[in-house]
Amino acid sequence: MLTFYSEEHRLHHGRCELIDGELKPCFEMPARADQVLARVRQRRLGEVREPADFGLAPLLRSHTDDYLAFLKGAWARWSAAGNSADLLPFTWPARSLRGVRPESLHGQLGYYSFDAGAPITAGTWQAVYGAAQVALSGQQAIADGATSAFALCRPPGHHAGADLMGGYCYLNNAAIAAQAFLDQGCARVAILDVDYHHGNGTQSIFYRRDDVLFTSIHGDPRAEFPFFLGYTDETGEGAGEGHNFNLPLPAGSAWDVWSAALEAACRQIERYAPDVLVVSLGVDTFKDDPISQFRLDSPDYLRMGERIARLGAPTLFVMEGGYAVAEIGVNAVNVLEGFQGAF
Ligand code: OKP
Ligand code: ZN
Repeated sequence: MLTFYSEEHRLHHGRCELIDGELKPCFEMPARADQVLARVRQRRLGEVREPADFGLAPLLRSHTDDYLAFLKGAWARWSAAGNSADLLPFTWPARSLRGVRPESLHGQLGYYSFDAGAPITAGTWQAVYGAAQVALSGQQAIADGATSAFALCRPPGHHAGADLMGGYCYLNNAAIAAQAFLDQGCARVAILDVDYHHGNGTQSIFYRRDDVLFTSIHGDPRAEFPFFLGYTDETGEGAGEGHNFNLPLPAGSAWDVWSAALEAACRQIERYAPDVLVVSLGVDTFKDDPISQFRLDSPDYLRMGERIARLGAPTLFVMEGGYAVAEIGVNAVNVLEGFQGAF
């Protein structure tokens, strides 16, 4: 399996996030991608390639131009005002406030975010642009005939909406790749989001459409981030009705419970008969993940990959979460090896 990877991810390294009332070092850190890359090489998964540059056009298919302009220009505005600390939002257009787009940087930061978990740093734009190109390069490899590819994206993307950042995410790498498949002639794309957290951004981007089936297995949003989306009654709207499937699971879920949900998600995907599959590959379902509450063990990821392979679709794996840094490489690459071993 080809892996796509860019060193540019390193340019995004947020300093702090708010955890239980304290500012702690960001869990979403460069070492995550380093560990995954090291494991790809150790296991000789296949060639590792630099991404090509597809420009902004494919990003504009899933994100608004005003949001991309904001994201691209925010750091320059911030540093021109004499700042060097990470740019973090502190106020949002919540219920009973107006959804206006203010002039000020901080007003716009609140307008374009849903939490304070996505700091903008000097190199954030370059890193997130690079991650999107990594996803698009994996997409291109499959469009050119590969049966699978691994987009080793960092930072992750599945919480990012069309004009919304949050949950460590800025650009929705999986959505951008899915849209590129459609734009190149695919009729139906399925997205399987196995990250511990609900992929609220991906869901919202495709919620009213029937050309993308979105399925997600995640911590129950009644108790878990992102709290405000990811419930079972979110089944799609308009043309998208019946094309969104959320499978929330309780804290403590292990492979027996999780694999039953995977089976249900796979049956929906089989029924949809997609041309291609995009997997939002988060491994924060791991038992020792520091911010998550499922109990998958490393060998379970091999089984996960095997089941995904049995769907029989060309498959693009897009890296999302996973914060047990020492084990992230083994767990992520186990999914890929399980997938390959199934043939
Ligand atoms: C991103 B991805 C814990 C705060 C958690 C956000 C988690 C984002 C996960 N007190 N904040 O889906 O792995
Ligand atoms: Zn996650």
